[in-house]
Amino acid sequence: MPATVKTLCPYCGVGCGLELVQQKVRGDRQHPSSQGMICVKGGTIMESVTRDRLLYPMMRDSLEGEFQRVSWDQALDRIVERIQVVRSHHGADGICVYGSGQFQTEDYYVAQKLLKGCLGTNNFDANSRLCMSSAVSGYIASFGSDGPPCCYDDLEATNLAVIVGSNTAECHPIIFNRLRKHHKSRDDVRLIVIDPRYTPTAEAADLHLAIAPGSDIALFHGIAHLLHQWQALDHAFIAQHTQGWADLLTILQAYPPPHVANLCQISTDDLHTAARWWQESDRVLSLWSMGINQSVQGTAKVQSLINLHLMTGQIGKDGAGPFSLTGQPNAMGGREAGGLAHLLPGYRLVSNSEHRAEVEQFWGLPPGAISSQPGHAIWDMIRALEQDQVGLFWIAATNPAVSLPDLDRVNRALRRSPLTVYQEAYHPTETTAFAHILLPATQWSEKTGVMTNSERVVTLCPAFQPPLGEARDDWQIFAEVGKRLGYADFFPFQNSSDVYAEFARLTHGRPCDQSGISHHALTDRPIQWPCPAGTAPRSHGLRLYRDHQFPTPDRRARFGLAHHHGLHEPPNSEYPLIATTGRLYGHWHTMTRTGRIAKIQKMHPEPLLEIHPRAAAARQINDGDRVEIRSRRGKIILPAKVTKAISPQVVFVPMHWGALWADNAAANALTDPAACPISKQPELKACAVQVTNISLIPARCSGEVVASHADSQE
Ligand SMILES: Nc1nc2c(c(=O)[nH]1)N[C@H]1C(S)=C(S)[C@@H](COP(=O)(O)OP(=O)(O)OC[C@H]3O[C@@H](n4cnc5c(=O)[nH]c(N)nc54)[C@H](O)[C@@H]3O)O[C@H]1N2
Ligand SMILES: Nc1nc2c(c(=O)[nH]1)N[C@H]1C(S)=C(S)[C@@H](COP(=O)(O)OP(=O)(O)OC[C@H]3O[C@@H](n4cnc5c(=O)[nH]c(N)nc54)[C@H](O)[C@@H]3O)O[C@H]1N2
Ligand code: SF4
Ligand SMILES: [Mo]
Repeated sequence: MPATVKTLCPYCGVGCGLELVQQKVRGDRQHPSSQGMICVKGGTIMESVTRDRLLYPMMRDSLEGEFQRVSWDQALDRIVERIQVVRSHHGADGICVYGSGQFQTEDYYVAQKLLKGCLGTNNFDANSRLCMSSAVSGYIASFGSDGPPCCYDDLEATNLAVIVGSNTAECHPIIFNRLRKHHKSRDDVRLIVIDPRYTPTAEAADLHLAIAPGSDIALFHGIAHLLHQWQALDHAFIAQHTQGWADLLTILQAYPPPHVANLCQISTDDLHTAARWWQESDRVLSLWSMGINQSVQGTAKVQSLINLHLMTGQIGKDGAGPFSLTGQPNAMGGREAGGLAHLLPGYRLVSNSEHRAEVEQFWGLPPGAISSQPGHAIWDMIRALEQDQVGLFWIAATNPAVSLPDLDRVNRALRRSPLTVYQEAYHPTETTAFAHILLPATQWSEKTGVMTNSERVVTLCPAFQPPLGEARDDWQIFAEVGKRLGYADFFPFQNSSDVYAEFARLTHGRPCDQSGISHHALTDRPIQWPCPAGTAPRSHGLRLYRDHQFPTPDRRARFGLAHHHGLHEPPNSEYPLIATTGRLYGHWHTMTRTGRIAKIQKMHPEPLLEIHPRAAAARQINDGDRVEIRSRRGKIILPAKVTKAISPQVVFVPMHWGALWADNAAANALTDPAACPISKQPELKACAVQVTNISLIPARCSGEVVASHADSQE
C-alpha cells in the first residue's frame, strides 16, 4: 500500500474525502465536500473490509444443496449458457439484473451496455429504486431532468434550512455538521425539521414539525396557501419561468390552515411560523431524503416541495433550492450511468426515441437495438419471479433478502428463481441462501473507479490493496460475460479508466456532462459536474439553473399538481399504530460491514422498537419489555425502547437487523410493497401495525403462546 492514499468514504452519499496513512483513516482536509471531517462509519471502514469475504466462485444445483468451489470459467460458462437459453426460449426480458448504488460508475456503465445495449433488455434495476427513485422522477417532472441543483456551499449561505424526512444528524452527519455550525454561528439563520420523530436532527431545530406520517403534501400546500394569501410570491419568476400556476392555485384553495393542521396533526401556530419564516428568508434551502421519497406519493411529495421554491423564486441562487440528500455513495453515479430500468446513460430515458438513437449510435448498435420498453423495476422483477417469467436473476452489491419490503413474499419469489447469481463481497449474507452461483466481487479499496456524491462531485477511489482470493471487479465480470456472449468489440476496456473515458464521452451535451473529467484529471482533486470537455474543471460551488432556464421543451419548470392522499395503509382498530423504519447513526444498511466492527456493535448492540410512553402505557409495556409487532404481512419481536422522541401514534423500527444478526427482527417483515405509481418506490416509511407486550408470557412456553396468539389475530 502506498504511504498515503486519497479516496472517498464508501458509505453514505455525503461523499467525504478520506486519507489513508499506513492503513489508518482520517478525513482529507483538501476534499471540498467534507473539509477533513468524517463520522464513525468512515473512521472505522478499514476494520471490516477484509473480514468474512467471499473469496471464490461457488455453485450448487439447488437451494437445498451445499455450495462447491468452482473456477471462474465454470461459473461464467454456466451463466453464459443460461443467458443463451433464456434469450432463445423466453426472449432477453427473461433476464433480470438487480444492482446497487454501491457500484462504482464504471460497474454501472458496463452493466448497462451489456443489458440494454447488447442483450436488448432494459431489465436492469438497482436498490436506488428503494432510495432515490422519487427524487429522480420528481426532478424530471418539475425541471425536465434529474440532477440536484444545489451544492454544499449552500449549507453555509442559507438563511432558512428546511429538513424534511431526513435524519441528517445520523445519516448524513457531515452535511449536518456543516449546516449546524452555520446555524449556530449566525442569528439570522433558522432551521426547521419536519419528521414524525424527534430525532437528533430535530433536536437542533428552531421549529420541529412532528407531522403525521405521510402528510407532507398537505403541509407544503398549507405553507403555499399562506404564502399566496400573504402575497409573498415571486410573480415575475412564476410568469417567466414556470407552467401550471393557475392549476396549482386551484389545488391550494383546498388547504386552508385549520384543515392542514388537522391533516398533519400540528398546531396552526406552527404552520404559520413555518410559512412566515419561508416568507421572511432571502435564501431558503430544503434538504430531504427517505421520509419523502419512500412513499406511495413520493414523486408528488418531491414536486410539492419544489413548488414552494418555484413560487417564491428560491432556486438558482446561493443558499437556496431543493436539495435531495443521496443515500448511497454512488447512487448519483448510477443515475448518471442510466442504472435504473427506465434510464439510459447520460440522464437519458428509455422512453425517448432520440435518447435511444443517440446511445445506439454511440455504442455502434443498429437502430432499434435498445428496447423502447422500460425494464422491470425491482418489484416488477419480484412479480415476474412469482409468475415464472424470469430465467436468470442476477443480484449484485445489495442484500434484497433484508432490504426489500414484504420479506415473506420476497423470499417465496426468490425461491422460484431457476437460476440466481449473487455477486457479492461478503459471505454469507441473508441473500446467499437464495443463490445458485456466488461470484466474489472486489470492493472499495481493491478496485479503481469513481463515485459521485450528493453535490455532483466526482471522486476517484483508487485500488490500494490487492483483491482477496479470486475476487474480480464488478465491471470486469459484466464485460467478461459480454465477451463470452460474442460481444468482445463492445468491451475493449483494458482498465476502469478506459471504461470511464467512454462513459464520460457519452455524457457530452447532457445535463450531467462530465466529458471534461477523466481518471487522470481526478488524481489531483475531485471535480464537480457539469464539466464539459474544454472547460476549466471546478471542484465545488457549482449550482444548476442559475439562469432559471430549465431543460424542458419551453425552458420552464412545471408545478406539481397533486392532492394529498395520505397513507396507503391508514391505521384502524386492528392495526392502530404506524410503523416507520429507518437508520441508526453507526450501522450501515444490512450490517454486512458495520456488524463486523466492534465499536459500532457496542454503540447499537441490538434491534429495538421505539414507542411513545402513552402508546406503551396503553399496552402495559415498560422499557426493555419484549414486544411483538405485527402487520398484515408479518411479525417481529423486539425489545421496547419507551421514548418521547416519537409521536404517540407512530413506532420506529431500525432497518438494519436481518436474519443473520438477530432472530425475528427484520423491519421488512412488516413493510408494504405498495409504491408510488411514477417512481415505483415503495412505501417503506409507513405500514399499519399492532404492538403487543409478550414479556408477560412466561419464557419457557412463550413460543407456543406466541403462536396461538398469532392465530387468534387472523
Ligand atoms: N448511519 C447511516 N447513515 C446512512 C445509511 C445507513 O444505513 N446508516 N444509509 C444511507 C442511505 S442509502 C440513505 S437512503 C440515507 C437515508 O437517510 P434518511 O432519509 O435521513 O434516513 P431514514 O432513517 O431512513 O429516514 C429519515 C426520517 O424520515 C422520517 N419519516 C418517516 N415518515 C415520514 C413522513 O411521512 N414524513 C416526513 N417528513 N418524515 C418521515 C423518519 O422518522 C426518519 O427520521 O442514509 C444514508 N446514510
Ligand atoms: N424497511 C426499510 N427498508 C429499506 C430502507 C428503509 O429505510 N426501510 N431503505 C432502503 C434503501 S434507501 C436502501 S439504499 C437499501 C439498502 O439495502 P441493501 O442494498 O441491501 O444495502 P447493503 O446492506 O448496503 O448491501 C450492499 C451489499 O453489497 C456488498 N458490496 C459492497 N461493495 C461491493 C462491491 O463493490 N461489489 C459487490 N458486488 N458487492 C459489494 C455488501 O457486502 C452488501 O452485502 O435498503 C432499502 N430498504
Ligand atoms: S458522513 Fe457519510 S461519507 Fe462521510 S464519513 Fe460518514 S458515512 Fe462516510
Ligand atoms: Mo438508500
